[in-house]
Amino acid sequence: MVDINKIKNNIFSVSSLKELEELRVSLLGRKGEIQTLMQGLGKVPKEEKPILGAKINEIKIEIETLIEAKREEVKAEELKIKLREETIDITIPGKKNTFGKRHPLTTTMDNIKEIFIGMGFSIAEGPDIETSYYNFDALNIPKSHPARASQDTFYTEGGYLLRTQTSPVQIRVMEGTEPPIKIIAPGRVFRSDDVDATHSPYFHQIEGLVVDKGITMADLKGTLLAFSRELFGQDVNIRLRPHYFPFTEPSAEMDISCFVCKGEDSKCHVCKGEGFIELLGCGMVHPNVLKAVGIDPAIYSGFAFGLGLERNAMQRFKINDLRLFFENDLNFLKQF
Ligand code: 2U9
Repeated sequence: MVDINKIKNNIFSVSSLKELEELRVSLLGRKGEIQTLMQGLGKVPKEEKPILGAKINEIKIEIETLIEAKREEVKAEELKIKLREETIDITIPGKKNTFGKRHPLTTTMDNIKEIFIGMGFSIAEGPDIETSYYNFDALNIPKSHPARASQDTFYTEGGYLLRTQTSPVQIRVMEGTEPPIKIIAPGRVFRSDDVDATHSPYFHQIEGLVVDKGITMADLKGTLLAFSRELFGQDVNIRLRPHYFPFTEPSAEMDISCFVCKGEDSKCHVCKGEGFIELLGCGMVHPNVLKAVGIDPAIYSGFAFGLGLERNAMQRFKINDLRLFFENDLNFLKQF
């Protein structure tokens, strides 16, 4: 038989969970002492088997109970030691959480959107991949226009192209909406340009379109003056210079008075002593564009404008290289 007292002593003297598990296996495991006893039963006379069997079982249960009790005791002891060793040193500096920030282009885009939303404009969106019809034809851009050439525009297989401006969005809106229309179309545009400090094959535009009865150049100027003052300060003035775009007639480029030197520094690094900074292009929607979408130019008129987001953000944040916006350098981005 087994020496139960010796077993009890062995169990009591264990001091770690690992040791206890080893002992359990040696006693109760497949090749353990109890199992060996059970196998020995085969050689015992038949009438003694039940008595001996019951006895072995009794011992087995006793060992199991002792081991379980010991396990709880060792666990509690190990926890106590662990807690003692793991006292918190409150003098160690904490871990700093670094919070993300909005990208300067997102901030600029959001500011501009908010101003137009405040003036009653809705936001319209459209696909990046367009047809020549929406990107050029409907905008009165002649077949011979250099912007259509593959040196300037990315063409895809199947005769599509990456939009070079967000104007196709306004065409799509006009096709499906009775005036009055008052929308801005913000989004990414693509041109086949090599990367340098002022060029990128993709950049962002915000274009605006208002179509209704009786819209004039005065509406255009008032809207853009209010927008410029919201964005750059209430003391800013604007001026319009005649220009040419195929999709507007008349067309103009709009400058704002320099928000840095207010026109008083002939060496100003922002306006280069000009007193004005070019901000956007604009004009009255060309009658051919209205006709293309089925709006009668004898009844309705409209104005439109477009500005480049990157250039705007560069002016506002005094950034001299466009590439910084797209390189994801945290040292650059953390500043805004
Ligand atoms: C429709 C009709 C007319 C949008 C316009 C401009 C003038 C313009 C440039 C500014 C810098 C593009 O990002 S940039 O390179 N845009 O000067 N955009 S008028 O005119 C439209 C648009 C849609 C249906």
